[in-house]
Formats: sequence, C-alpha cells, structure tokens
Amino acid sequence: MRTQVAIIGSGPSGLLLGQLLATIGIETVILERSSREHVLGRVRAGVLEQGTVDLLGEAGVADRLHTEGLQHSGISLAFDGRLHRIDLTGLTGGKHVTVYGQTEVTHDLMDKREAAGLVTVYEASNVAPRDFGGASPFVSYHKDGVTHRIDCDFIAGCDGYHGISRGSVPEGALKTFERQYPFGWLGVLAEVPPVDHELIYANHERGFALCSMRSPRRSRYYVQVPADERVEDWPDDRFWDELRRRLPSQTAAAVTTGPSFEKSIAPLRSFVAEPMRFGRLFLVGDAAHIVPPTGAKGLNLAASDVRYLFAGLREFYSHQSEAGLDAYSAKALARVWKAVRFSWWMTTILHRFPETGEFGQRIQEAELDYLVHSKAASTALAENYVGLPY
Ligand code: FAS
Ligand code: PHB
Repeated sequence: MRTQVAIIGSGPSGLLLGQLLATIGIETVILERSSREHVLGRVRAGVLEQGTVDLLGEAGVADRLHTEGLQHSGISLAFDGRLHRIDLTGLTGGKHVTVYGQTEVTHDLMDKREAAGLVTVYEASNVAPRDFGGASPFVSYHKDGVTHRIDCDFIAGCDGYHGISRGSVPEGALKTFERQYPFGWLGVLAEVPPVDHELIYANHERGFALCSMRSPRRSRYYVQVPADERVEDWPDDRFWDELRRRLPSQTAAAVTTGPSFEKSIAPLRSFVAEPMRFGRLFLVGDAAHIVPPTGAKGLNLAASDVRYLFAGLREFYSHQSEAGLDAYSAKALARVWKAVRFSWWMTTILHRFPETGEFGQRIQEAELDYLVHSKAASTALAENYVGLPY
C-alpha cells in the first residue's frame, strides 16, 4: 500500500492532522493500536482554546462543538475560604475558552473521517516507522496475522507519550526534559449539574481540587491524590466528602453528588522531547510533550503542533517547498515551552507540596493573594489560559 502521509495514532493529533490534510486532497492512512471503542472510552481534556476551536472549524468538524460546547469567559480560584474570579474575557480583550470534552472532539473527527471513507487501521500491532532518515520512509505493522507495509512521503508520530515513534528515533538524536510531580489527579464523571457555571481551581491545605463540567447536566471533578494512590480505595462517598472539604463552604454546600460513571487517576508530569522532527518523521502532540492538566493545555498543544505541521505539509505539496517543514520543530517547541511553563506554574501555585514546608505554603498564599489583586498578574494568567498567539 502507498499513501502520502502515514499517521501513527488515532487520538486528537492524528485525527485532526488527517482531517486537515483531507481538506486539501492529501491522502493519509492512520494506524491505531487500540480499538475504536477503546480510543473513544478515554476521558481526558475538557477545555479548548479559541485557536483549537478555529482549527476544528477549518477541518469541518465544529458543528456539534458550536451547538453543544459551553463558552466560558472566566474561571475562579478558590482559596482562603472564598472564590476569586479571573475575568478571562475582560482581561484579554474579548477572548474566551470553550468547554467541550476531548471524547466528543475525537468522536466528531472519527465520524468525519469515516464518512469520507478515509482509512484507519484499528488494532494494528507492532507498528514501526522505518527509513524516515531518507526520502522513502515506510511504516510496517501486523494485522490479522499478516505483516503489512505502507510506503509514504512522511510519517506523523501522533502516538502519544507511550507510543513507538519517539522510541524509534536513533539513540542520541533526542534530548528529553522531565519533571515528575509527587501526586496525581483522581477524576470522576457524574451525571449531575455542575456546582458553578464556570470552572473552579481550588488550593486547599488538604490538596488541590478542580470543579469542571462536560454539559449543564454532566460534571467532571478532580482531587489531588498521592502518586501511588489506588482508585479502588476511593468509593464515591469518600470522593464527594473530600472534594467538598477542599471547597469554600458555600460552594461545597452547592455540590450535587451522585453516582460516578467514570473514575480514574492520571499521573502528572512535565515532559518535552527535542527536536520534534527526524528527517521524514514528525513527532506531534503527546508523542513529543506532556503537561500537567492544571493549565488545560495538553489537547490544545496537540492542536498547535498539528497547525504548524499541516501548514508545512500544505506548503510542500502545493509549492514543493520544505521551508515550513524545516521550521516545524523550532516553531512548535517555542509554543510548547511557554505552555509547559504555564502548566508548571499553575500546578505549583495550586497543589499541596508537603516537601516545601511552612515557607512554601506561605509563598503559595502570597502568590495567590498577589495574583487576584494585581491586574497585571491576572492578565498574565488570563492570556496564557485562553491561549497564546501561534
Ligand atoms: P493521545 O495519547 O490522545 O493519542 C495517541 C494515540 O496513539 C492513542 O489512541 C494510542 O492508542 C495510539 N498509539 C499509542 N502507541 C501506538 C502504537 N505503537 N501504534 C499505533 N498507535 C499507537 N489534557 C488536558 O488538556 N486536560 C486534561 O484534563 C487532560 N487529562 C488527561 C488525562 C490522562 C490520563 C492523559 C493520559 C492525558 C490527559 N490530558 C489532558 C492530555 C491529553 O488530552 C492529551 O494532550 C491528548 O490526548 C493528546 O492527544 P494525542 O497527541 O493525539 O495523544
Ligand atoms: C476537564 O474538564 O477535564 C479539565 C478542565 C480544566 C483543566 C483540566 C481538566 O485544567
């Protein structure tokens, strides 16, 4: 088989790149190691920057997003027993974010791809990018007991943090940067109305909590837990009690509880791999970088990588120029590192770090107090949260 761009991974990165390329007639094949159901069963991000919404529109998959997505003009920080609202829209000259689950984004992209009859090979095993150092790369994979080969012009490694693409890069060609956090996020989904019309990020001596949502009827909540915590030790009652203990009393009293239908623990880490291009292989999204979800940047960074790579591929196929492809890694990394910094900063001011002791606690309190009483500081948070320019 031959295609123009072989895409490894059917998450948001791979699907969005495939859809954008389809809009300009570039052929792709997506190779996914899991089943379609497994990919759709993952519950992850919830907040989209305007740039991500615009890119989904360019890909022709924003109809449901525009009718079901929730536009938010602010977030609240909870500390010292009260809520402090950050006016995202007022501080950024009219920008906002849209709350729309990654699961829905993935669903919309899959539906569009299938409607166009584009090829996604699910449950492909032993997927391997090959000969990407030269001009004739290919991808091999196993399916139904047969080894297959797809010759292509380019390979997009959209296979996430645990994928094969980054691991296929020659030894020594890659530099990585990592910070592990000593905690994770225990998240639940429940068919109950959200506690507030906007998101609430809570700093509390017992630990961080986040009140988010998926719709006016479906809530998404998180509490910080130790990195080695087990989800089976958290029955619903324990979760709801802990969440309410970390919120201001009025907010806690307004929480509607109910049975969770999804409950999982996500580890938190900051990770960047440099560079993001190796000949004809490009790393995209979580394959190249991971951020703690505190800044709601993971999915949005994947979208900005896709934007840059799509522009480079469009220039190559339309004008036989490699300038955009040559610039991809530096351009993507410049935006990645700003989002990594913001996500690290949001994580450090909102989570409990026992090892920093009383001094660290006082520094956090001073940072939060300054943040909500300084227009300059609030503006800096707001412009990063809604998304920096591309
Ligand atoms: P993905 O990991 O989504 O997709 C990669 C795909 O490649 C997967 O379908 C995988 O099955 C496939 N794959 C892997 N190895 C393969 C191989 N060898 N061959 C073929 N296919 C292979 N971001 C936020 O903004 N907010 C959040 O709250 C948030 N929560 C998260 C919780 C968890 C547990 C995780 C892991 C991430 C979370 N993220 C969050 C970040 C997340 O949304 C990612 O940024 C987003 O999924 C990135 O999309 P992709 O780059 O497509 O990677
Ligand atoms: C979510 O709704 O899943 C969500 C929202 C904001 C974040 C992280 C996760 O910062």
